[in-house]
Amino acid sequence: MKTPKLSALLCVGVLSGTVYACPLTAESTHDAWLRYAPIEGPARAKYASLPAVVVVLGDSPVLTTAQGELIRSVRSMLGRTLRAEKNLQRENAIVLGTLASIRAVAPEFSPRSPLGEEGFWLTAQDLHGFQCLIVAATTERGVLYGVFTLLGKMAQNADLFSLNEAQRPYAPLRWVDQWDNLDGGIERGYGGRSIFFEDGKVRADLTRVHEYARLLASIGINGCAINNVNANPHVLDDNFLPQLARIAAVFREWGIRVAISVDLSSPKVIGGLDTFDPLDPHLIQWWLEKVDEIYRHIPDFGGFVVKADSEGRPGPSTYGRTPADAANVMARALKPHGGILFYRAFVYDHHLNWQDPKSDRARAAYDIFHPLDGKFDDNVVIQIKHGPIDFQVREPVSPLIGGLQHSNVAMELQITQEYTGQQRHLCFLPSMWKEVLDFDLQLNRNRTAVKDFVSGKVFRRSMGGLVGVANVGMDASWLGHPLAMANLYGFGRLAWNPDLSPKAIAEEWTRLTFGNDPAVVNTISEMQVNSWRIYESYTGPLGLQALTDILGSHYGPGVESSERNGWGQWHRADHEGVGMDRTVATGTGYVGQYSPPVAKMFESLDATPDELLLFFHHVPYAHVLKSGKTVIQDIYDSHYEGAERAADYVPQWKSLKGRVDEQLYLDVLTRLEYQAGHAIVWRDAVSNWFFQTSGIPDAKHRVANYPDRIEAEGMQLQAYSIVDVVPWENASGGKAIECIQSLGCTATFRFSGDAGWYELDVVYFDQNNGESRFRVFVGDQLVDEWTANDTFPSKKIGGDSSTRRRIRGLALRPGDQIRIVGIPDKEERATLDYVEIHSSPE
Ligand code: GCW
Repeated sequence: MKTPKLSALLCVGVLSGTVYACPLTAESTHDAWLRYAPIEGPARAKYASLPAVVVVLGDSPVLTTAQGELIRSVRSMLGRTLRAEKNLQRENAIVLGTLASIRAVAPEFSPRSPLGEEGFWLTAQDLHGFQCLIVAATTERGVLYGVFTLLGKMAQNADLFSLNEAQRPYAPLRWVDQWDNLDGGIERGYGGRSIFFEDGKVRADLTRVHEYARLLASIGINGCAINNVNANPHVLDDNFLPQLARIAAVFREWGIRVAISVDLSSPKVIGGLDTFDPLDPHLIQWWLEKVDEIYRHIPDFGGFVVKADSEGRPGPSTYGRTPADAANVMARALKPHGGILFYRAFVYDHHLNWQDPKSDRARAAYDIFHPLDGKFDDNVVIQIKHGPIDFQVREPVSPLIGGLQHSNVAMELQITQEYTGQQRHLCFLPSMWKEVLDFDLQLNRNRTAVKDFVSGKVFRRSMGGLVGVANVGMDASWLGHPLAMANLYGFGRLAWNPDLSPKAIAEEWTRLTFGNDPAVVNTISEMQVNSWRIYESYTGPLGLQALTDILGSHYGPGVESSERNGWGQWHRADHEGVGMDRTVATGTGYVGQYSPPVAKMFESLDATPDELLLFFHHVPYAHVLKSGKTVIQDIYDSHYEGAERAADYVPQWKSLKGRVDEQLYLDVLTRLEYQAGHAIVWRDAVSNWFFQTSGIPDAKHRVANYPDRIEAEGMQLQAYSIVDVVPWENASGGKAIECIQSLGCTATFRFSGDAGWYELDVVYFDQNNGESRFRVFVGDQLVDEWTANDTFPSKKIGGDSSTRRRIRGLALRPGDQIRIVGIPDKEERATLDYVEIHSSPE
């Protein structure tokens, strides 16, 4: 089933019964947390004395943007159009300007603490005897950030007239990367096609780019690398640069610098050289000239992102050179123009020998980059994924973050939910990021949190920060799931201020996105803040990670896909036990990459926290955790509890019916219903796999025991045939039934329970290469029908495509015949897994 398309929010539903603001702003989900709904009721009185004038001291593009944003948003919230002036008037005003421009008219004006390059000060003060609301900053970009903060306060109905608040970002680099391909696809993107590219060109219409830039600026993002790190060399073609310049011009108005990812072999592929050896003089010259050419088109160009010697990408190792050799060549070309070279530390061998108990992908980044510390130029930033593997639902912090004393570092986080449910499952990632940022790496026995390395504070670096892989697309809700935008918002907020709590971020986002109704704010923010742990509990508890199909979609369960291959995402589960021994004493030695106190903790089985246990240690299934449970029972319990908690999102969300826009309500409800079903697919696959492998039954008798379930292969079949599902654990009983008769097939069974009200779950496979139809009858009465037309990431039956149709409110009587008719389409064979019947008296 497809989720309903998210249409623009209707004024009537959202604006608590009023339509008056509709002509002033066309509200759309594109605005995300910048919707600025009309302020009604008692809160409106707070703004009765808001000045009628906005004075903007200066006319740079960014200040003009700030002024436009203020006027547009105040109009949207209050229905008033502020007058724009260039000088102070003899009346109260909102004043926007740099400190220098404000001092030119009010020399005594001075913030109490320095604002830094991008900070701002919001203050209510008298200027020349008139009450003013002032947004002041060192730079124009700071003014823009201040304006967004002011507007956010209004949207949350805060009082403005006692304002005296200075903020400055904790780190200078607050970037997003997009993995957009020039053909318009997005690697690991789940929100539609690229907003930048289509068919090998920059899009003619850049409206969405403009809207995106506005969203990014509102959360303090100051750079964006717009193409896939698996870069197409043609992004550097001479005729492509003017196209990139169009994007840069849009971003410039919002204070955002544009960067691109480049392929290190570009000089050879598109430049006509016969080498890309970083030390070759022709190569050096080529980059100098190419960079000069870029800056002629884009004077404020941000720089390059490089993925090299990684997952098949060309790199300096081809010529026996180091990442520092490669990085510095390009950095030197960028340096005179103020450009930055981001070199990704995601460098590892994906042909590892899995039979060697010492080999360990987690070691790679530190092993390769730590010896190069001090060799990178000062406009190189080493971009390090937060964990040593690859954006798993839980990983320890990458030891490289604390291991580069003489290099700039930025930590890469993934906003797009590649391994965390692909925007089909709710998973609020700021909860994880916050733990990462606060993790104490205990350098020299001091308290040294990750955030302090990343900001450059610990080693006194001038550059550092956070890079988030966002991958928004043309989808109306940008990321594909309306609630997933909290991740983009939360990334920006943490990049600005890592001391914010996930709860505060979730509440803020909810208020700005859905309004200030306390029931809405509490319910949604509670769902958000719990969701990462819930997702973890049914997909990869105890530091198991990578239980997804790592060779394919990275979405549904695929427990064994990570074993016995060169990718190094092993969890090494066998009949006896599970986990990777990464200790120095008996394992891969990875633990030794941390500072001594941290290494001491992870080296010890007892001191390692349960949630990371199997990342660091191989233990028998009967090993008792700190919680008092055995490992195997914990695996079972957490999967059951996680699936139950995921199912509980549905009633939580239903409590908001009538309180949020109906269209949006239905869209999210459909997604949460799906998630509840897919969490059961995960639960059953992982727990059955571990049951079969360990041979230890679930103490609570749930695993492999489904009394309410009727397997499709056990029904009476007409034209349907039984097939094995591979891997077996991704279907109930390891089997399904498929139909290859174009006229359809039938599966029938009799209901044997007591008379009453029931709900019927039909679990079927919805591949992306056909649109089968299903019809369900009780006796001769058609009770439901649907088309399997969602676009899950698989052409096959299995853990990615398994989905559920819940038919509610059925009055069943003993002996009733239940008949399912499946009609295949193209490659999709109306495949059924099982039916489950639950009593539902409500
Ligand atoms: O996790 C992996 C992704 C790849 C990605 C790579 C990277 C862009 O599966 O799709 O490539 O990480 O970060 O380079």
